Amino acid sequence: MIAKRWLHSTLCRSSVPGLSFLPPTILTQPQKKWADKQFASQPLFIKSCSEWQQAPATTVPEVAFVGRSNVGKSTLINRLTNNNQLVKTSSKPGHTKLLNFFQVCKGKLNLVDMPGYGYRSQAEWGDMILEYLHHRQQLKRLFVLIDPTAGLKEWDRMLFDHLDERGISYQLILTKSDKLSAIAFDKSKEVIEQDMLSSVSCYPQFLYSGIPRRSRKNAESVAEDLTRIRWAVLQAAGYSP
Ligand SMILES: Nc1nc2c(ncn2[C@@H]2O[C@H](COP(=O)(O)OP(=O)(O)OP(=O)(O)O)[C@@H](O)[C@H]2O)c(=O)[nH]1
Ligand SMILES: [Mg+2]
Repeated sequence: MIAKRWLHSTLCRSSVPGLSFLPPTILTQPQKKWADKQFASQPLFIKSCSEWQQAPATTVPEVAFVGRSNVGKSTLINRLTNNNQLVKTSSKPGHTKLLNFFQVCKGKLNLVDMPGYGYRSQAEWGDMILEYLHHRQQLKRLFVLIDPTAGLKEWDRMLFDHLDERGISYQLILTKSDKLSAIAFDKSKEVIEQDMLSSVSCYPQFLYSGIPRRSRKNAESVAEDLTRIRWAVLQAAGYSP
């Protein structure tokens, strides 16, 4: 694994200077419609757990959302499911303290909201997250949320190293896209991308989420970003139109 990582990072960082992440997936209208429709059914809260062993005993595919505290994990689950009451969010970091399981897409898929790591987090939450990631067979993809206004932090890098060592595949979602100008957002994305090219388990394509600004054009683009996340979640779980 070490040799593979070294080779990969050497290739990415020096021998192949033009290497980069994939551009966003261009979805057709029927694909967008299908992805949004899957999430239109009423989501259901299943349960909260303080240990991975208490996770629902089911074979339903699962995707999980993880990231630093306050990055926007719970908000994104609400937005994906069109339900602002599903998960409690807060401007105070460290709000989500348990693994929370939600059934979506008429029972075809479970989403998992996790506590954050970093500021105002607790060591046992980190242990619980890692235990879940190591053992949960039905986890199809981990989505790691990154706030581009803050960039990558030491805690993120520690998680990536861990995921790489364990071969756990993950994809990054850049949140709070509304908080930066387009130029600043692209700049932050570029820095994160360069950093991530040495990771072997990271799916090399960003997803984006944010709160729509006032203009119609922006609202459409933010809605499209959300649909793209739904599509990625469904694909990861093995579903396609
Ligand atoms: N401007 C903006 N604010 C956001 C966005 N997503 C989340 N927020 C805000 O960020 C704060 C934290 O959001 P949460 O969804 O609770 O974050 P979390 O990652 O679940 O946080 P913890 O549970 O504490 O780890 C809240 O005040 C949200 O309203 C976004 O896309 N844009
Ligand atoms: Mg939360």
